[in-house]
Amino acid sequence: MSKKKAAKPAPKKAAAKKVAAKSQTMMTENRVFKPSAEFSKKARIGSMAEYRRMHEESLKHPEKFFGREAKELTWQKPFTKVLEWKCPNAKWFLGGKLNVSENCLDRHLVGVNKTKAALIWEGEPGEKRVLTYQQLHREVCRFANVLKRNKVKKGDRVMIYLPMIPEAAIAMLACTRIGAVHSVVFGGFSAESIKDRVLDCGAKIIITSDGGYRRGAVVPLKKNVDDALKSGETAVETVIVYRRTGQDVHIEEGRDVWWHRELEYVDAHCAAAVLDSESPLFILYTSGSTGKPKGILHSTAGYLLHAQMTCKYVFDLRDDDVYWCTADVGWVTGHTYMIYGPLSLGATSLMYEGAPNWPENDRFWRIIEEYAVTVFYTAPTAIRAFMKWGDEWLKKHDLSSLRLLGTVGEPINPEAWMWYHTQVGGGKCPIVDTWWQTETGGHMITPIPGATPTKPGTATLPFFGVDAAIVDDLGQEVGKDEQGKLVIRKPWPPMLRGIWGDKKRYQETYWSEFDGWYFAGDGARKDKDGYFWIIGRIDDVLNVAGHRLGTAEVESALVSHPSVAEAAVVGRPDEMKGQGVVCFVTVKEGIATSRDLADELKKHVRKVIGPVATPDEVRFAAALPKTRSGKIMRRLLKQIAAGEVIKGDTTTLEDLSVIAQLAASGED
Ligand code: 7RM
Repeated sequence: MSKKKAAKPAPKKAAAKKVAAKSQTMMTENRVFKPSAEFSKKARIGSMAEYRRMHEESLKHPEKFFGREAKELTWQKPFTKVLEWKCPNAKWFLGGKLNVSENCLDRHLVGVNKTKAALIWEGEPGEKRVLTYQQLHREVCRFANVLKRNKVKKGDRVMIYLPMIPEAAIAMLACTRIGAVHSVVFGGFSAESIKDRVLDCGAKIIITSDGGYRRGAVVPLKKNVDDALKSGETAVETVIVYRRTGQDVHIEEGRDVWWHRELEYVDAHCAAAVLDSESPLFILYTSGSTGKPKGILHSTAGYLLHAQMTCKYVFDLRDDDVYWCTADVGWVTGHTYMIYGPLSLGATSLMYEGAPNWPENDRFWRIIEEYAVTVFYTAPTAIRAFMKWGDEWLKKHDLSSLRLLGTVGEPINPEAWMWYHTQVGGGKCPIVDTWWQTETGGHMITPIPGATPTKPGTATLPFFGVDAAIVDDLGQEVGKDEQGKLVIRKPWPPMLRGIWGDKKRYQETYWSEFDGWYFAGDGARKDKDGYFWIIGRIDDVLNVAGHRLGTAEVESALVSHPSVAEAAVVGRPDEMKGQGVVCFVTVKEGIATSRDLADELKKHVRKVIGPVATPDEVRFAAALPKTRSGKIMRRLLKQIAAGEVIKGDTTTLEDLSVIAQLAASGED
């Protein structure tokens, strides 16, 4: 592709708008880790030559490449055309009909997979459940009938707000069975967040549970749903409640029904709906650079194919693997890599309900030993926590079953990579550092474990069909080791199909920075081997412990408090969480600032958005530093938050005295 054009008028000095570098404490680790001959020999892709050949084919002849790969899905009606691309609208596998639940369940009921474990589950208090493919199929069919009984039709949105229990997978798969569109909301989000999302997607039904367990405490899920619906603004007519904890909950007559009661009215036969390749599959809300989260829309065939293909080539999943992805079902990683990918491939997926440090710091290692987990996929923030807790927790357990490790969510620092490699992987497991996003649906830049030599800290090379590049503001590719913006220059099968109800925002957010190319919002550089080093977000999105959080979201939560006049939120480097949330706040006339007010504001944000957004620090100031045109100078605030000496150009600053004041306003 020779087209390189910038949609916007060229900035006067291209170099002036340099991507901001994120300061990182990095050790230098120059070693290259090659997959062992033994691993490569057994792997589906065992050499770089093979990876390169396949990658080249996937870009040059996508019809041929994906047409062939897509044969691995079970089609109710074959597709007639692989791709239709009218930027920003992609259609993959046109004319095809298929059903996700049929691909994840029914087709495994012939042969030995029928009695194989589809899901292995452990509750935080210690209960264990195993659902074979046959059992999971039965539960999904029954629950799909419950949905039908409750008037859910094809295309209807179904909100799911459940803990990490098999019923989350059952509810999601049941939606796919009848062509309903699920929208899972992470259990760590608040009542207000639920309300915003229900209003945005227009769901008429919510599936929740009485509560869930987290670090020994009970999370009041049903109560949060009640609070979300209290104002009567939503269209929700039905709430299905699964009994998990047994705690007392309010049951609203005529609206709320019990999951187990509903099952009494249905049988276990439910034909899989015949659905179009582009039929909407799910909406998942994620943070962007405005106060309103975006409902990322994914569709059926391309998404499922990629989920399955990456489980096949990146995790190299086998019949006898016990695969564990630790992500919550409320995040895209839980969707693609705990449920859809492994199940469509007929693999065994482990699901654990609770916290890694409950009842003690070795819970994960206990689970790996007990179930003989072979492939383990987790986040750098978790790895850093394990490092901090100390090696003795691992030493108590036999982790020798592990053969492949993965990470996702944020850049992994080389120290954490090395520790993961030696302490968890015993020096013998390849690590796949997978870069991707809610929007991309699945892995985009990642090693292929039997082929790619890895280096600590880089996600290495693009997956099949992914035409990734690093460009400057004019869309020109930057040189080796130079930082720029990460773009994807061709449509790929599981790409988002839009933002729910907001065509304009979809176009503007992803496709307008560079005409015809997808702009990921991340800064990156490429090294001499063409490996991609992701630096992190360059928009106003934070990455706190692997969770995406918009600074504007936190700001709007802060200003919704009666004492707050204005707020600016920035990230600051955090050794454990990657980034911490620092809030700069000005209060209204007559309000006194105090430590109590700072605590109250932290609680307020927690209440409005959820525990994931809890600020690390609230700082008060008489004014926020602004440019003459009234823009908040975030660059300065970031430096203040990080405790750095203020550098750079402050000539456009309106009132220099505010800087001195802000720097001195630390909590202690
Ligand atoms: C899957 C997921 C997406 C953002 C993305 C990046 C960051 C994710 C990596 C990474 C460096 C990685 N979806 N990110 N994976 N950065 N290396 N391997 O995380 O939508 O919640 O977040 O996460 O900044 O843009 S997400």
